[in-house]
Amino acid sequence: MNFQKICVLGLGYIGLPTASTFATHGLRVVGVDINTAIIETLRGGKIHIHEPGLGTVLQAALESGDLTVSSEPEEADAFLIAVPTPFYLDTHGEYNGRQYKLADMRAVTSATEAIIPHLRKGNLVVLESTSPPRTTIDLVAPILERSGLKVGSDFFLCYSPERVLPGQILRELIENPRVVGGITPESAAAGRDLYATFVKGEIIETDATTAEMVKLMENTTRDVNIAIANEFSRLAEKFGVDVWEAISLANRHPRINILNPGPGVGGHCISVDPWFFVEAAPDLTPLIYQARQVNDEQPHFVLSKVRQAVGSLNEKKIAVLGLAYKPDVDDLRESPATEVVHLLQKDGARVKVWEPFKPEADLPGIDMACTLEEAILEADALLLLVNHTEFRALHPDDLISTTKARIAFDTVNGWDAEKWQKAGFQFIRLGAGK
Ligand code: SAJ
Repeated sequence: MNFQKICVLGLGYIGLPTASTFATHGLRVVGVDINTAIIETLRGGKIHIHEPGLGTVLQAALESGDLTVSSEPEEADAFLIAVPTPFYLDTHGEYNGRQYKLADMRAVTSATEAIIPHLRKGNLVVLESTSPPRTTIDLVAPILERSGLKVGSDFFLCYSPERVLPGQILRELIENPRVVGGITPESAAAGRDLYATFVKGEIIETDATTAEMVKLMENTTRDVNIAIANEFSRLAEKFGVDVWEAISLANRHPRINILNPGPGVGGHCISVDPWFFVEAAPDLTPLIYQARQVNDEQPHFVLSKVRQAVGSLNEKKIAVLGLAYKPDVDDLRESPATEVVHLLQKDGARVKVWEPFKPEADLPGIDMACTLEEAILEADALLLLVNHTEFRALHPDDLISTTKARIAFDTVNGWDAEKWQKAGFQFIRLGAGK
């Protein structure tokens, strides 16, 4: 199938790089977002998210005229839906006394509805948003058929998950293998033709529900693997073992690859997607549910260890280094660091946060510092919550004269214990029981 013009609905962390990449590979692209502030920002040549390299590609796409942005979709050969699928904050499901989260599919529903007036015979629609199993068949297809056109015969429909890693989105969009699940084999073939525009990795055709499950299985596997690493960190403390040393030794086994413990699991994917399985089949997912519990409890484990190191937290000044959900990104969504800050404050601590990727972050109840120096000056303890490259490069010898703190607490194995001790800090690392 030949594509000349596409509409990308949702200009966030996935939609915007995808729209820009299609536009720099020869397609005419209309990027659509219901948030008019985003449209204005983009029209002004600015960008509302931080992703390495995105500014350059976006600029090229806009300047060539191949990418335009709008708050309304328009007729096109293909429509891509890349809108958020969070969970509801105020309502939950319950099974056998276990509470689980429920997917909020309102953005997918309204983006799909917005396509109806523009859908024509021969079009392709692709859902990219991470979604519960069967969403393409049970939710998206019936909405699109309200147009009077029949899915599979009049228009093509696919599910194709994004699998790119924030921080490396532009490279991974092009190089990663792409799974394209069609509602019919002809739909999958149409989806393959579309992604072949820029994807250099293998494009693998399957059915829509398999593709949905593949995406959820990937992120759920990672969540369960991080949960076991976090549980190991608790065991190591109990047995007087340094979990980081133990993991590095276990990983010398040719078939073992234990992930890193830390303050918890954040972001918009790994801490959310497993719930889609639990919601869809609560009776079949005790392990997935338990892994979510372990990872969600990890900020409490950090709190208990900080308390052990610092004593009563009442009126103690803690300088928190890092608020992003993971290293070297500016994304604060579902960040476990935020949860740790709130827990410290509940215990009476006065917390100042330095997040170099988003110093101006405006989060309720969180006191951001404008500089590292401001955060640490009066602190009683330094708490490293995110393994940003620039934090790893800090020199404790320089810091010791610019902070009152003599305790440095590292939750992510970012700092060299010996260096910090030599500089005069009492050094504690999460999971290092010896
Ligand atoms: N984390 C750990 N220990 C680790 C690895 C990660 O605690 O060893 C934490 C991170 O600090 C972060 C969270 O887990 O809080 C998630 O980070 P991540 O780097 O594992 O994943 P994301 O959420 O940035 O991106 C994931 C990727 N999925 C997989 O690696 C299976 C990416 O490929 C997906 O496209 C993305 O989710 C998505 O959008 O679904």
